[in-house]
Amino acid sequence: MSERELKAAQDTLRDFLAQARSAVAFTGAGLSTECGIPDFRSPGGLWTQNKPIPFDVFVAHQAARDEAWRRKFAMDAAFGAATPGRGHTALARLLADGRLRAIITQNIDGLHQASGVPDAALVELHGNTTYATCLDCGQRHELDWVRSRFEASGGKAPFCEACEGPVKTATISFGQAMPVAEMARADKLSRACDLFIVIGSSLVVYPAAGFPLIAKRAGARLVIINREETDFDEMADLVVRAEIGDVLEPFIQGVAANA
Ligand code: CNA
Repeated sequence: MSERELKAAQDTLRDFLAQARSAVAFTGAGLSTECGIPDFRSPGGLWTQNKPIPFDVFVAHQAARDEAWRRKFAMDAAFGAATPGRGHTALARLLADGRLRAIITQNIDGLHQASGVPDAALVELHGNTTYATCLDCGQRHELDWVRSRFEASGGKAPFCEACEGPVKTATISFGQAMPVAEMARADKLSRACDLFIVIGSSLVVYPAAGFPLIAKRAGARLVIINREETDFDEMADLVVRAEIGDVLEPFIQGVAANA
C-alpha cells in the first residue's frame, strides 16, 4: 500500500469513526506482533513451531500438562516483558474519547489492560494467560505459585491446593468450551454496533470469527485492518492491508486530530 493509499484509508476510517454511534474493535494476534509477540499464522508464527495442545489432551495426560507449562514459561521468558504497541495505545485513546464502545479480543496477552482499557470495555473471548485457574474448582492461581511448584518438582505441572484439580492458564484451548458470559457480551455488542473494526486477525478461528459476520448482517459497517487477505475482505466496507501500527498511529491523538 502506498503512502497515499494509506492516508486515504486513514481518512475513511476517521470518517467512519466520526459517523459511528457505536463502534466496536475486534482484535487478534496481529495487534501484538509489533510488541514482539508472534502470532499463530504468519510465516514463522507460533503455529509453525508448536502445534497447540488440545484441551482434552491437556486434561487427560500429565505429560501434556507438563509440556504446556514448559512452553508457557519459555514463552514468558521470551515475550513476558512485552508492552503495548501503537495499535493498543490508539484503541485505548479512542475508548477514552468515547469513539469506541468496546473491544472484543481474541488475544490472551493482557496488553489491552496494560494500555489502560478497563475490564468493563473489554471482552476476552479466549481468556488470559497472565494467571491460571483450577479446571475443577475454578480457584485462581498466580503464575509465580505455579512456577515455584513446577521448578521444585523438576518440571511437573502442579495440582490445585484446594481440590487437587489440574491447573491451567486462564485461556481457552482448542476443544475447550467458550466462556458463556463473554460470548453473550460479544454477540450483543456485534448486533448493536454500527461500525465493526477487525484488527490483526486471520478470521479463521471460530466461533470468534463469526462476530464480524454477525455485525455486518445486522447492518454495521465492516473495516478490516490486516496485512494479509481474509475470507471476509469482499464484504468489508474498508480493507486496509498494511501494518497495524502504521494505520492506527494517527489515532493515538484521537479522531479529531488531522481531520
Ligand atoms: P492469527 O491467525 O495468527 O492471525 C493474525 C493475523 O494478523 C494474520 O493474518 C497476520 O497477517 C496479521 N498480522 C500480523 N501482524 C500484523 C501487523 N503488524 N500488521 C497487520 N497485520 C498483522 O491470529 P488470530 O488472532 O486471528 O487467531 C486467533 C488465535 C490466536 C486466538 O486464539 C489467540 O488467542 C491466538 N494468539 C494470541 C496471541 C496474543 O495474545 N498476542 C498470540 C498468538 C496467538
